[in-house]
Amino acid sequence: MHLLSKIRIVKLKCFLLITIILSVYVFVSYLFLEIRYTRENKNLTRPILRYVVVHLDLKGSPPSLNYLEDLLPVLKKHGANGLLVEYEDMFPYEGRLVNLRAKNCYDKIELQRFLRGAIELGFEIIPLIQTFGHMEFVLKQKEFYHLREDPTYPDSICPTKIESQMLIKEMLIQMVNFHKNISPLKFIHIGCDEVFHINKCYECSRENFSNTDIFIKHIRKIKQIVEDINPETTVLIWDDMFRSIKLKSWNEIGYFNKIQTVYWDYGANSSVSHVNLLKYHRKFDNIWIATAFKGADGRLSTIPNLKNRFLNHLSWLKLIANYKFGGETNFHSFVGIILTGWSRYSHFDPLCELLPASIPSLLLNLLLIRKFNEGHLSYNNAIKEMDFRDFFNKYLQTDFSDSLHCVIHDIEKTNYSPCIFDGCELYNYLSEFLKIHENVIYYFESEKHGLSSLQYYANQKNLINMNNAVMNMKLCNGTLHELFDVERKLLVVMSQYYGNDTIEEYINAKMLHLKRKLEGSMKIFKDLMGIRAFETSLKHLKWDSTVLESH
Ligand SMILES: *[C@@H]1O[C@H](CO)[C@@H](O)[C@H](O)[C@H]1NC(C)=O
Ligand SMILES: *[C@@H]1O[C@H](CO)[C@@H](O)[C@H](O)[C@H]1NC(C)=O
Ligand SMILES: *[C@@H]1O[C@H](CO)[C@@H](O)[C@H](O)[C@H]1NC(C)=O
Ligand SMILES: *[C@@H]1O[C@H](CO)[C@@H](O)[C@H](O)[C@H]1NC(C)=O
Ligand SMILES: CC(=O)N[C@H]1CO[C@H](CO)[C@@H](O)[C@@H]1O
Ligand SMILES: [Zn+2]
Repeated sequence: MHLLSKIRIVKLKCFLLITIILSVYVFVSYLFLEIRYTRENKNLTRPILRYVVVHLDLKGSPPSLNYLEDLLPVLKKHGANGLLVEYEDMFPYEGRLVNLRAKNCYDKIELQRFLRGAIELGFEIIPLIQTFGHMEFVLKQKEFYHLREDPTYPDSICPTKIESQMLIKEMLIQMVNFHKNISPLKFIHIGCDEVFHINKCYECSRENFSNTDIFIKHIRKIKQIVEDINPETTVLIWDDMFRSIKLKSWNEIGYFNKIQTVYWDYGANSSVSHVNLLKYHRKFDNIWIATAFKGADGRLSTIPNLKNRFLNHLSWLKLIANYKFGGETNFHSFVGIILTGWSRYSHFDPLCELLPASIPSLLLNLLLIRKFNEGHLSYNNAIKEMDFRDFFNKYLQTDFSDSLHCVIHDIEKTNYSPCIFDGCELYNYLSEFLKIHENVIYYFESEKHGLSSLQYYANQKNLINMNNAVMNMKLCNGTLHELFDVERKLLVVMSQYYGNDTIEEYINAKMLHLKRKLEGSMKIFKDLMGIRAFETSLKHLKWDSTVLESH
């Protein structure tokens, strides 16, 4: 008995000793890492985009939360660590604001669950709420349209009316509180881009303030509202309304405390102004940059132009590698990058590219930013000097091919049909649709087929080559059936991602006019095929006999 209990004590002592040694080891390594981490951050030798934020534009084509949930790990794997969530009417507004909800808005509980999941994965959530321009979803309502700055236009709100301020405050309270109950809210984006109507109404214009004064006063007011609700939150704002402010007036404006601006430029050939960057550098704690992985190639675009989207990102990174604001800094680390993915150009515009069909563009550009953040690009100046094709081949081709599980040879002309990603089926059907669309335009407008012109001759002049008419009718019928076929496939595949309203709107916007064109044409040719006795076509050429006689 005695011996046994001694052994037990020795065992216990050993166990304790090992535990202590392990704890000390863990503590010391943690300390070491922590110190190294801080030192590295203090002594950065190259720029880093700390936040890599993907814009989820929910207006018009809100994807199912299940799909977005599946997408998050993929985004994370490619280096994203933030989501800019532009709810618009998809936020479950309550109380007095209940009419701001779309009827298919997200369920509060499901939304909370989605956001919690994203935060657990390490995503910073940045809600976006429009507070000046692009408030169509609010100002289109009977209840609120009297708050428009100009009664004709539903986009801009009057910042001076007390009722406008109360409305914006209530929207912000609901948005901020909803998010901070889930996790501390570091940032909120208050929109304020494209305020097209400003200083127009009586209340605004009677004070003789400049547009700039009114704009700046409004954003300071909004920042104050946010601060009152949650002092820890930094306000982000699109930069475009600052661009036209002259340097001289800009210098007279006070510093923007706890506001950071997001300089957006979506062109393949970026037209970023150094003067504006310098202006922002002097007045804001820091600057964000914004690119576009979709929604910047035309308001009816179906699939993003991969080359242009890539060039847009590349040109931004070229610009900010070693950016020194004309020598005012050594080099500057911009806070972060927002990869915007627009769903509509505005609330009242048609839908542009769908998210699942834009995944190749999103992943490619995330990979590019990851390479930039890893420091591969700024050290050797490759990013500034290499041709973009060589650059893609050297730095991204392998990773991008791995991401899409297919071999990508050439960034400029790639067939993505063998690739595999969540959305590839939709991508392929949309490509099929685009081919048909191209054919229809060719049949109607080309010199070879010229259906538009032939219809004119047939209708107006009774001139018709019957063999040709039969052939054209078959051509239209065949194309129409191809269109029905791709529509059926799209209906099925889109239901994995979208609700019925979105599907119906999208498919009608893409197809209805083509169907009408083809069906109308078929009817004309079919009617003509029934004609047996033709009147002479000269009947329609009205000679003016008086003119003839006078000669
Ligand atoms: C605004 O400007 C107009 C014309 O410049 C002037 O007549 C008016 O007195 C000004 N109003 C105020 C409130 O300053
Ligand atoms: C881009 O801009 C540069 C310089 O302004 C110009 O030389 C070039 O042709 C432009 N490229 C395209 C594709 O517009
Ligand atoms: C159109 O094509 C479909 C299927 O190819 C066929 O069943 C139908 O009879 C055709 N209609 C006409 C008017 O040719
Ligand atoms: C959506 O449309 C499909 C097909 O028309 C229908 O079966 C389904 O019930 C609809 N779902 C909802 C939620 O309306
Ligand atoms: C190790 C290292 O790079 N140290 C630098 C950290 O930053 C200071 C101030 O910029 C430099 O003086 C050190 O040389
Ligand atoms: Zn006003």
